[in-house]
Amino acid sequence: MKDIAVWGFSWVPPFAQGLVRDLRVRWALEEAGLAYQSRWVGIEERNSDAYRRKHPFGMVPVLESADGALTESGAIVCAIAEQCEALMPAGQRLETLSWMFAALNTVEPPLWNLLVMDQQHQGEAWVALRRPSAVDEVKARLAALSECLDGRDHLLGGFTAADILMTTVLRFIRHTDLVAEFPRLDAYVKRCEARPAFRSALRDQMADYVRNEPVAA
Ligand SMILES: N[C@@H](CCC(=O)N[C@@H](CS)C(=O)NCC(=O)O)C(=O)O
Repeated sequence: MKDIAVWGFSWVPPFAQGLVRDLRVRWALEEAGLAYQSRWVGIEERNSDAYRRKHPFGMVPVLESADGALTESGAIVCAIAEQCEALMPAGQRLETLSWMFAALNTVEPPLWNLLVMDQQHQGEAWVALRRPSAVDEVKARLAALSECLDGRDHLLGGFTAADILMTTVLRFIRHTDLVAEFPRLDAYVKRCEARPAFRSALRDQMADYVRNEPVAA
C-alpha cells in the first residue's frame, strides 16, 4: 500500500472527538508502520456529489492509495492487517476475521444505539422508556465479552486487528461507567489504548480537529 490518504471529518463536536471511525484506520496504519496523509470533508459537504463519488453513503472513513479507494472501516482495517503479520497472524486469519466481525456486527450495534440515545436524543421522552432495556442489552454483550477475555490480554492472545476494532467499539460508551463495571474489560481497553500506535492515531485525529475548529460567529 503506497501514497495513502485517510478521509475523516474536518471537525466534529467534542462528544464525538476521539470516536469517529477514521481513528480505527489511523491506528491500524500506525501499528503497521504505514505513513498516511489526512484528508478532511466537512460534515455539511458529506452528501455532495463529489464526496459521494468517494463514499456511496457520504460517510467517513475512506482510504485512498495507489491501489484504489476503500470504504467501510472494517474492510479498511482488514486490508491494512493483510499487510502486517502481527495484525492478522497467518495461522489465526479466520479467527481474527471472526473477532473483527464480532466487534462490528455483534458488539457495536447495542453500544452505538446507547451512544446515539444519550448524545443525540438526550431528554426526549422515549429515551426514558427505552434506555433501561438498551443498557441491559449492552451489559449482556459486555459480560459475554469479559468472559472471553478471561486469562487473555487480547482477543486472540497477542494484539491483532480485532483488538483495534473492539477497543474503538468499547470507546463508544466512554460517557458511561458500563465498561468499568467489568474490571477485565476495563483493563483490556486501557491496555490497548496505552499502545504508542493508538496514542499517535488519537493525537493526530485530535490535532486535525484543533486545526479545523470552526471560528465562532
Ligand atoms: N459501517 C461504516 C459506518 C461509517 C460511519 O457511520 N461513519 C460515521 C462517522 S463515525 C459517519 O460518517 N456519519 C455520517 C452520517 O451518518 O451521515 C464504517 O464502519 O465505516
